[in-house]
Amino acid sequence: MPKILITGALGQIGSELTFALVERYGENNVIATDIRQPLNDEYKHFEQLDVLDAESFKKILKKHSIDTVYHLAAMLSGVAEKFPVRAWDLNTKTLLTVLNFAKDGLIKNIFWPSSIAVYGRGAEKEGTPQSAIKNPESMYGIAKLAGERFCEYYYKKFNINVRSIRYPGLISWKTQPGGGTTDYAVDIFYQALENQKYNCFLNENTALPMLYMDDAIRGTIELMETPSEKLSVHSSYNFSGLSFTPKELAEEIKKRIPAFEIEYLPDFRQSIADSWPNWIDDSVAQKDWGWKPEFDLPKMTDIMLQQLKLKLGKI
Ligand code: VAH
Repeated sequence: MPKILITGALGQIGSELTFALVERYGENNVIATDIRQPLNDEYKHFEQLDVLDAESFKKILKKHSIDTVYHLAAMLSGVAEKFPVRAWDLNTKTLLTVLNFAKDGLIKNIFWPSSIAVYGRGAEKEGTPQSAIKNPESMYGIAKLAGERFCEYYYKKFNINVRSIRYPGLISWKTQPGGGTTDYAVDIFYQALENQKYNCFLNENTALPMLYMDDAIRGTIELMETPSEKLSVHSSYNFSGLSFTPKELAEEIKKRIPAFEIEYLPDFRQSIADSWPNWIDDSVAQKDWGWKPEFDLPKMTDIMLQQLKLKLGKI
């Protein structure tokens, strides 16, 4: 059984991946960490950790005899544009710290999330292939692309078992929107239920690659459990799930909440979204281990509204 530590365990991915890993490997084999304390006791084994503090990080790894790190702590694209240096330190410098823990033999396996944000102008907008040109134009995308290069370098030079997925925009109901450019597609559900109205910070025709969280979690665990000889990618795997525009999402919500209205007021995040693909090709992940998403737009909309009605006490 792996002995796992998760950073950013209170974040959008961490708040769901932690419990999927507990279910799969047992609660005594999963240590959740984050810079802030959880609001309740649902995390059985939790340590407060600022991943920028390498010495404390190392102490916790040794204390719990960790062999596998899911390094999720990061700043998302919208916030990273406002705090570029901190974004570089948090998103990329700490990845180097974790890669060096593995190089020094402290841990054996690493998962690290990249993003479709590594693509920019010059890459195919439709069906962006794994090998498309990567000219990221956001601080977040630049930091993620550098991280991917470090992953492949440490794999090739030091045979480090580090695996990564280029997540599209992730849609989930468990946490509040976290400052990402794709987080309009999370916030819209909260606003639809609370106010029947949403002011969208992207224009109506901005198609972006998206993925429902359950698919992302399943695909992540599949990747980490795939025998290494089957993996042909050591930078980061393209993942695709669905692709939609704010207008298409709003129409899907209106089918369920007829009174719902949306207004489009693009802000600084429009230029970030314009530099990203509309949808990406994930045929390499499909070939290497049979990756396949299960949630389409109607199914995702149903579960988001159903779960948020419960969470917001609207039932
Ligand atoms: C963001 N949710 O919007 C993230 C994601 C593809 C975007 O990486 O910053």
